[in-house]
Amino acid sequence: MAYNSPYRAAPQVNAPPDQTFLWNIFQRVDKDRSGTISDSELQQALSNGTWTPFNPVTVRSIISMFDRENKGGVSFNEFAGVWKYITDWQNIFRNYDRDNSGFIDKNELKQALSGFGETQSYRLSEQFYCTLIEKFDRQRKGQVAFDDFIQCCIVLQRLTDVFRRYDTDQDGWIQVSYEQYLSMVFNIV
Ligand SMILES: [Ca+2]
Ligand SMILES: [Ca+2]
Repeated sequence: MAYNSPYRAAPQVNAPPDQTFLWNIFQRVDKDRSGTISDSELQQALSNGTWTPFNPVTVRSIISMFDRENKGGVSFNEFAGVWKYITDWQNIFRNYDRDNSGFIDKNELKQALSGFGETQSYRLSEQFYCTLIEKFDRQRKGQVAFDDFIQCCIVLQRLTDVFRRYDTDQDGWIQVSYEQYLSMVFNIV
């Protein structure tokens, strides 16, 4: 069983953008000029390729990943990380959206999650790919948009990381007590 997330294993296609370029974007996104980018400011700046607002849960996940001081938003020095994170995901999404439909369907998701080489991929059953699509398909199209695709990968990675901590011999099986199970879940919810 292999675990590593597609994000970690993703090819680095982008050279780091320069500070002036990032500063201009930061200022445009920081609408109230507070010096930090809030959830709603980031949400407004992001597009999932449809006319619906970007998934607020994905926005929250991204902000909390880079908001080191827990101030409810990201400052300019944290913004470079956010920018890179999102552009890396965009590249992955475009790469695996093979038919350029703007959505990732079940087969494309399978390619994405298993397509990063033998040791760097998820190995999941056909049935579980259906479950993933059903769970993260917010627009009820039978496939996932960009924001929901990111969320799917984030959740899968979090759950896998927790499982992996208990799966010390890495055979894909764990035995946990009721309280260990609760602790596992509390790490995620
Ligand atoms: Ca702001
Ligand atoms: Ca597609």
